[in-house]
Amino acid sequence: MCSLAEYDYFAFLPQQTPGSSIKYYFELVNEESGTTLIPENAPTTCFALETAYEADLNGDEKTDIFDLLALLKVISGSGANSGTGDINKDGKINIFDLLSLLESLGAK
Ligand SMILES: [Ca+2]
Ligand SMILES: [Ca+2]
Repeated sequence: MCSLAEYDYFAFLPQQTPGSSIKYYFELVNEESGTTLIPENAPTTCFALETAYEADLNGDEKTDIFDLLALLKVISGSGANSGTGDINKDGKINIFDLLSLLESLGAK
């Protein structure tokens, strides 16, 4: 983690497996006030974020609007399921995969 400005910091996380959950907390050490944990009862309670799922349905090594169209075709029954439509890996292809794909697109 590095400082960008007085109260702004930047941290870089290494690449994670798509669909994984990252839990984190902050430990602030100040010579005057000691150690502060955020959230207060960390690490019992942590912040969490979910990484985006891979959603390359058409196999062109990128996730874009064409993958969204391919998934819509699978869900509507007008397109073949290539086996990559289960984006959230729950064993079903449905609206939740569409939401995961939209989330992936929004993360870019
Ligand atoms: Ca693609
Ligand atoms: Ca699914």
